[in-house]
Amino acid sequence: MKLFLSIGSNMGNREGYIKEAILRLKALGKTKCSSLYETAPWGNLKQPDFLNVVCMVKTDRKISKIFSFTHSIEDELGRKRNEKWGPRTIDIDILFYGNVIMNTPDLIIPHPHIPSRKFVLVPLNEIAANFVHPGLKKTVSQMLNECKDEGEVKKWQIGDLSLLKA
Ligand code: PH2
Ligand code: MG
Ligand code: MG
Repeated sequence: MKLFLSIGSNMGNREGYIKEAILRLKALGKTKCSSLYETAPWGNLKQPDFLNVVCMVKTDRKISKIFSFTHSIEDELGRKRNEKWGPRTIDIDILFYGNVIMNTPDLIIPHPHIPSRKFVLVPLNEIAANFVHPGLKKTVSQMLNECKDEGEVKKWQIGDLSLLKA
């Protein structure tokens, strides 16, 4: 199954946290990641800029296992759970899990904010422009074209994730 994850950080060594998260996620399966992007904060504007990346992981692990695994990586990398949409060392959100649609108190898949977030759609479009949202039946590139989010999303030149691509 194709698992898509959005990873973000806006506290401390942002690039370091993101690289560490990706290294740990490789335990789930073969990964393919977008470039790193520096992005204006979405939702709560009074916080530092984020670094964001989207990764695709080929895995057949159960979604409950994946969710507890990403949660434990967040805990290990110093994530504190305070305000909604507030600053964080690391955030790992499940965007898509193949064509699965689910809605539980803990987890909604596909992630409900995908169509309204450029910081997700721009990196996602880089690695999976033709992937179809199983609920909306729209491709990633269509959602990006229709997205009204004006927040800045620019390639982060310093970061090089090529080491992690294999
Ligand atoms: N994550 C949020 C809230 N706002 N903004 C950007 N640019 N990037 C994020 O990863 C992000 C955000 C909640 O998880
Ligand atoms: Mg998030
Ligand atoms: Mg999250």
